[in-house]
Amino acid sequence: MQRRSLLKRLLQLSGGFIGANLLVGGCEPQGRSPNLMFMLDLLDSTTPLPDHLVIPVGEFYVQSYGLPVAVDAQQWRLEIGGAVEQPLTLTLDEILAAPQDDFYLTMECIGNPAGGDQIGNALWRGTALLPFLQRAKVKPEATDWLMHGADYYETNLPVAALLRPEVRLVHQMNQAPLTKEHGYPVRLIVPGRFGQKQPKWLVKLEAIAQPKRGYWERQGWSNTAEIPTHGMIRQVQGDRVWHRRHTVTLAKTGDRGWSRGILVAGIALDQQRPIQAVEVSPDGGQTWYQAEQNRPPSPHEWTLWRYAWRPENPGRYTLLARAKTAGSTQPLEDAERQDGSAGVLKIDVTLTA
Ligand SMILES: Nc1nc2c(c(=O)[nH]1)N[C@H]1C(S)=C(S)[C@@H](COP(=O)(O)O)O[C@H]1N2
Ligand SMILES: [Mo]
Repeated sequence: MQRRSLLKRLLQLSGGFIGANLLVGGCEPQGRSPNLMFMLDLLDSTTPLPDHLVIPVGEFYVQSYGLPVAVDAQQWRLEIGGAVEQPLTLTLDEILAAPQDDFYLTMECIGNPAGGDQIGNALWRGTALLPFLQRAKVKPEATDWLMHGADYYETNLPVAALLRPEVRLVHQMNQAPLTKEHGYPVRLIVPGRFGQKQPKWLVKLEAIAQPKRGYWERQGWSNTAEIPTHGMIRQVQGDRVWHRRHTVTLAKTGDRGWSRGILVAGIALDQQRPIQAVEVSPDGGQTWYQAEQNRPPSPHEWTLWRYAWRPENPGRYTLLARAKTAGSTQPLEDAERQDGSAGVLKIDVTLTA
């Protein structure tokens, strides 16, 4: 299809902004600088919002607690064991021989600061885990899964959380085999949860009867890591903004002058419900205006949004954005709180006369 050409077009439209690799708290960054391109000329309303914005693999954030592991796919096995009736050992060929699904999903680190770069959207390919779990038959005493990576990473989820058809053994990202950094040959994807629950270099799923926490969970990060309803401003006019660069000064005239209108654009995501609206406030939360948004078919893919703000007077403004679903509104709380980048980023905008 035209996905490749769409990608190319998006790349042409996007500016060369180099994002900063920033993190607060745990989940140490890799030291690479992902470039989360988000510089579409969205002020031009004749440029439609794309259905999908995919981050190229080379620019996708990488989050690993250790070094990436080089796994030999021929030697690689996935064990499903512990408290199961029928322990299984799967080869990559068996996983590739099962029916495959392609799906868009946005991966985000729970430590991503508001507006930060530890988030990316990709087209993944893999097969449902459920039939394999049904073959293995979890014993009634099992309460949780411990998911193991070849790097000795561990993360845990309740038994029922993996017994869902949308949980997949994934081996491709953006139509190519997973790279070493992203978990080659196979990672698990559990939609609706932060990246912490998406183990790379997956080697074992262990059903356990005594709950045990994984690596980040033991350091005090959320045990459930469910993605809350959240939106983030990423761009104000030409400026990429995030929690450590939240001050924007704009002149009245010129190319990017505020008298021509100000572009505010970003993304939004929820655990499982479609984003129904994204609202922008130019006055610290007193008045809210609805942004234009796309409507991705899956709620697990980010929603793209933009708002053309047309201020009339110079002055100082506090710009906010919040996301809504049918049942939830993003609360206006501290953008720096731990556990899930859900806070609302406050952008200080100065418009000069
Ligand atoms: N085996 C393993 N899986 C892992 C991790 C890890 O360190 N080791 N990090 C997790 C975290 S904290 C995140 S945010 C995502 C990031 O996935 P990515 O590097 O493909 O973007 O992988 C998760 N899976
Ligand atoms: Mo993470």
